[in-house]
Amino acid sequence: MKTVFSPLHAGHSGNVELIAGAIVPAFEKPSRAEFIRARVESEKLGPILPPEIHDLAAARKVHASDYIDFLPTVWPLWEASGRSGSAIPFTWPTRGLRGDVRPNGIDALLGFYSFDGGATFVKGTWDAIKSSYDVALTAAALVKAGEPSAFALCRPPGHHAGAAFMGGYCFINNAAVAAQWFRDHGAGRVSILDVDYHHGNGTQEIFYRRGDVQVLNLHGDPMTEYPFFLGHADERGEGDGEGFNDNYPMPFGTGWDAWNASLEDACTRLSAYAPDVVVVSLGVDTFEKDPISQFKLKTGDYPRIGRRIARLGLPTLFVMEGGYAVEEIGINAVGVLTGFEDR
Ligand code: SS9
Ligand code: ZN
Repeated sequence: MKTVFSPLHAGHSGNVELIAGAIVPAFEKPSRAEFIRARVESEKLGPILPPEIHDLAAARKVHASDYIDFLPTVWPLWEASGRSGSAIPFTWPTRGLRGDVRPNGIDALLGFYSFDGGATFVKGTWDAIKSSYDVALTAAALVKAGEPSAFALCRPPGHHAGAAFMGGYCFINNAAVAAQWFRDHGAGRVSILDVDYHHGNGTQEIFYRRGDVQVLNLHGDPMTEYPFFLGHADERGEGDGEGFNDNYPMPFGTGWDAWNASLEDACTRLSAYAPDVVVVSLGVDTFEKDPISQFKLKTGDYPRIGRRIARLGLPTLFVMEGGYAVEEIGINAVGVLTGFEDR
């Protein structure tokens, strides 16, 4: 399997986050991608290719144009206002406030275009976001050209980013961009299978009213787990999208047997939908040692995930999402891919 990777991800570095009352170094850090790249090499998964550079037209098909225009301006606006450190939003137009009026000024705009304080900018962040997007589109093109699968080693991740908001370490929704790109390049139906520990709220929001992209999400129950406000089992899609969104919320402590039962059900629904291509939002924060997650999957479970996905018998694009146990992230992520190749 070919991997697409860009070193520009590394400029998105030194960010901080607020968690449990403390400002700490962000869990979403450059070494994550480097551990995965190293494991791709040591396992000889296949060649590692640089991305081709794309314009932002494909991003504008799933994101609001004003949101995409905003992202490259964040750091320049931040510096122009005399700031350093990380650009972090801190106020949001929640219930009772006006979410329909776009305000002025960097602090207001950061809040307007986010749902939490988890998507932070430093100087190299926009170039990293753009490279992650280029990685996803380049890997998608490999699958379209006939590769049975490809691995988009994206960083930053994307599945929490919605049509007009960032959050949860995510800015551009790489999996959604790729799914839409497949639709625009001959695929009649696309399925997105999100196995990251966290609900892919952004992906769900983007496709919720569409029947041409099925979204299946396995994740920690939002009654107790981030992102808390979406991802319940009764969210089945609306309008043309009704019946094409499925959520599998699971409790803290979920291990392989229960998780696999959800995967099996999701795969059954996916096969019934009979898409032309599958996009896997590949998070490995379901791992028992993940520092911010509460599932109990073991290293040996990841190749089993890959094997099950391979049994769908469909062209498959893997898009990297979360996973924060950096020592093992490469072993687990590449474990899914070697399992897919049944070796
Ligand atoms: C707030 C703590 C919430 C967000 C986790 C996002 C995972 C993306 N800083 N953590 S896969
Ligand atoms: Zn996650």
